[in-house]
Amino acid sequence: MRTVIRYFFRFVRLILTPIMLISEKLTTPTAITRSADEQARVDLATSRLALYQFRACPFCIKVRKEIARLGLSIETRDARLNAQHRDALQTDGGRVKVPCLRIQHENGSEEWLYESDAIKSWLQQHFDTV
Ligand SMILES: N[C@@H](CCC(=O)N[C@@H](CS)C(=O)NCC(=O)O)C(=O)O
Repeated sequence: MRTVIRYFFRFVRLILTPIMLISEKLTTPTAITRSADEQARVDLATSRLALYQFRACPFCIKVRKEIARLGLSIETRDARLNAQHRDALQTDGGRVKVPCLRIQHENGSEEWLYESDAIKSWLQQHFDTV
């Protein structure tokens, strides 16, 4: 019975994943524009960020769309397919839940920010008016 349920959910995911990804593509907003200097400053700041995520997670899609709107270049790390990223999220972040933004502060300290709304707010605070 458990195998049947597992395959059922696998099947549902197989159907839903492409639909979600196409919908993400169609509804991703265009990026705000910045001067070359401002964009370079933003790019430097975002090089210290990484988004732990699953490809077809609706909360991750919400964050990815905000990242696109803000014109940010943030490395995405798949915590489902990549065991190393999954382990890092578990060990250093505290739990395997996505999305999670890893923030490397200038003083070298690390912050693992969970919750899509909190991540969106943090990104807006730091990059929406730059
Ligand atoms: N309230 C959270 C929900 C995130 C969530 O439920 N993520 C799912 C994937 S879509 C997850 O990581 N589940 C694993 C778990 O909760 O342990 C948010 O807005 O980020």
